[in-house]
Amino acid sequence: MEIQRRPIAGSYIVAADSRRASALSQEVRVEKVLGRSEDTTFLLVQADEARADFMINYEYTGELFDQARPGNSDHPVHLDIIEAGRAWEVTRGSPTVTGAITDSGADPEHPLLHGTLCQNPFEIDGNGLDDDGNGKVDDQSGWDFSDGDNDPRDSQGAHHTHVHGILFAQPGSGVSGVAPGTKGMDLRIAGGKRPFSSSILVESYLYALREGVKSINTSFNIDAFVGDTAIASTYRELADHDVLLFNSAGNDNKRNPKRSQFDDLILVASTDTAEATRDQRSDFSNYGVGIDISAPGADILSTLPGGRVGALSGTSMASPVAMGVDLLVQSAHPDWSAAQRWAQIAGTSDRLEGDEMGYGRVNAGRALTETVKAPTLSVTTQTFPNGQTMELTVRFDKVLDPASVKDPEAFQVFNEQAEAVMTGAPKEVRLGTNQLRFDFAKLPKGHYKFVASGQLLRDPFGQPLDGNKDGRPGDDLVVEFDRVA
Ligand SMILES: [Ca+2]
Ligand SMILES: [Ca+2]
Ligand SMILES: [Ca+2]
Ligand SMILES: [Ca+2]
Repeated sequence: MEIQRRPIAGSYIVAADSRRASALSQEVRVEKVLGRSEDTTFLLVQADEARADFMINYEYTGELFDQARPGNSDHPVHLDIIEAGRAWEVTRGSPTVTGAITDSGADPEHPLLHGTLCQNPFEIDGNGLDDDGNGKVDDQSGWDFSDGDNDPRDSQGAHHTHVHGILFAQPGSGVSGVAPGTKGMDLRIAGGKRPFSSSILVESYLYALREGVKSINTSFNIDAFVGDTAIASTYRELADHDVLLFNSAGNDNKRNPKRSQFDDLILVASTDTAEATRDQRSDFSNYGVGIDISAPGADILSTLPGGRVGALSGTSMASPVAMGVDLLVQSAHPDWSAAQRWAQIAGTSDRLEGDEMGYGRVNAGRALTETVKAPTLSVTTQTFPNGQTMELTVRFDKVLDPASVKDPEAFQVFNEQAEAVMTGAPKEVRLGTNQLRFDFAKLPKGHYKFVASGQLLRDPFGQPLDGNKDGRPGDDLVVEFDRVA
């Protein structure tokens, strides 16, 4: 069923600094504090009419997750494909690293999932008190935002249980999580009593952030979230606080799905695992310009409720495979920023044909053992037969440090008099931005030079751009073009 959304009458979400937050409590009814980052408080308020900074709280109905379909496998082929064994020689994951899953409830009673849940060290279980003062009573391991209680389990939840196993399952019955040494935090956001809403997603993400989680997986159909400013600002909040959010690319066999507009998360497409079609795009998987990375997502063997194991197919399965690599990288490099982890995962992925499946297919073995090469850019121009160039597109071959792209001199266009006639990136670059399009339609007749700076552009490790792709970093990318009257 197509997802529908409707504004909840009189219900709004406000992201406020402390002054605004206390002023608001005088003006409107504050229903709930949804969460906090260091300087922003997200409030759920009720008011007769919206004010300038009020964001609509939407209710969503329909099939929220990216539906998985039955797969066919009795062997975790995906672990071989991503060379998990080679990664595990370095680390199987640290128990101090926690990855969160927001989904519809898992069955952690599965024998292969014993011991995989994180434990909140500051919360005394079952005493009816919020010992750590995070607003949740007895949140020993995770939370149920859908029912509003401390039990995120759902003994029927195949989707969540399978995702949990892909990440954390202990080896057995042919199954193993990608990062079996790390811990999982199950956050139930759908399937319970409360209808799914913007505020539930916002609250669950801010909860994970506050608990120090640096990786979150959401295998949900978020196409319907485009235009939901409360959700978009929470994505940004996570990205600004060192969290990598992995989300499925979707199962509609569609190019450039709506969700690719979100630049603050990592969209994961699915590749096949069968011998004959290995590393090809799964026939169901979405793809396109904004897709960030690929991972095996077809015929993935993992845990199912009731102590069973079985294979499922979907980008819902690919997304946790990619996040598992992040948990391993995080375990090996606890001091790395989200940008560095992402640059490592993307920069060590195995390149796939074409540019529509993100940076490549994740390779855990390479991610744990290799040093990424200096960043390069790929350029395509739209030029007419008369020599007229209309636009130039820069595709990132590796992840760039968004801060380095902000410099106005990072990208410049010079005229014949060597005057800079265009400066800066045409839009803000975030970690999930994959390409930039420079529009030259307004430039008058003349000969021009487009320069991407080898001095200013860097990857998150500080390696300068290798503009001419000669293997030595630090030189510009230069493209000459003409404008004809
Ligand atoms: Ca608590
Ligand atoms: Ca307690
Ligand atoms: Ca993207
Ligand atoms: Ca070079």
